[in-house]
Amino acid sequence: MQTVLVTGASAGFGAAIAAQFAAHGWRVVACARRAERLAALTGRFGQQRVHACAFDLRDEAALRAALAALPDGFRDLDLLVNNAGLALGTGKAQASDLAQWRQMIDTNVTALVTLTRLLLPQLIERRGAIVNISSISGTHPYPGGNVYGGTKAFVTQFSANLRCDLHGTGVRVSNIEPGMAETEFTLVRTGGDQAASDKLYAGAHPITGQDIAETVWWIANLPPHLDVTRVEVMPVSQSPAGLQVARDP
Ligand code: NDP
Ligand code: 8X3
Repeated sequence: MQTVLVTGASAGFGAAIAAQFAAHGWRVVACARRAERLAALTGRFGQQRVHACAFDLRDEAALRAALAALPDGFRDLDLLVNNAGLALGTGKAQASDLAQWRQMIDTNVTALVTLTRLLLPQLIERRGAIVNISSISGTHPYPGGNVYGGTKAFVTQFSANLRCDLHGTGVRVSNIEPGMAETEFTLVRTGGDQAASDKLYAGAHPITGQDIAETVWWIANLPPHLDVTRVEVMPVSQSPAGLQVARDP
């Protein structure tokens, strides 16, 4: 039986990924801050299948403690899915809140590299795999993307560089770059504005959590000689909108 650690397993992509792997016989270490959401996952699949770790990923001491306290059966990780992350704010850089910028960097970048670094020795030992959830915003800039896009560009480039350093170890690294997906993402980004979230996704047939869960599942189950290094996934309804030009009055 194989074991996966999924961050951000309380909602959206992460909850769907955790359920996908648990339903197909993997052991799942499910991490997020909201304990009650993780408890629902454990309730659904049982404690032998899902181990819940409720803590803030930005808290390095809590992260180390959670890893050290993994029970037998959940300690030997074959796959790390770095999924937890968030965007905060939709305004221009010059109007943005510095605290929100720092929270995005702390979560999307600092926590992701910390967890990855801590797990690398055992992933190498087990010839495991890493799937990082980046975003199209790491390659396609848009107004209001600013630091969020910057953090995802980091994730994409970190994934590529990890592959260089892990060369010859057998460890696979994949970077998934989703476009518009209907999860709690926009609710979080807008500070809980359900109407704004509904408006963004209305009529767009966005990506679902299950779409990304199946993409991760596909990658994880490929033969060991194959590495899907990066995959960009967009809804059919989404495409780049081009460059803008500011003209003299
Ligand atoms: P959701 O808001 O639905 O889920 C985000 C998850 O991240 C939650 O489980 C949340 O758990 C967890 N999380 C956030 N901050 C922390 C923290 N400090 N410590 C622990 N867990 C944390 O969004 P998505 O499912 O859409 O997002 C998942 C990933 O996908 C993110 O990295 C996002 O950037 C990326 N993405 C999303 C896209 C979209 O359009 N939805 C498109 C492209 C990429 P909790 O709040 O319980 O801690
Ligand atoms: C989320 C996709 O385009 O809303 O990463 O930034 S986008």
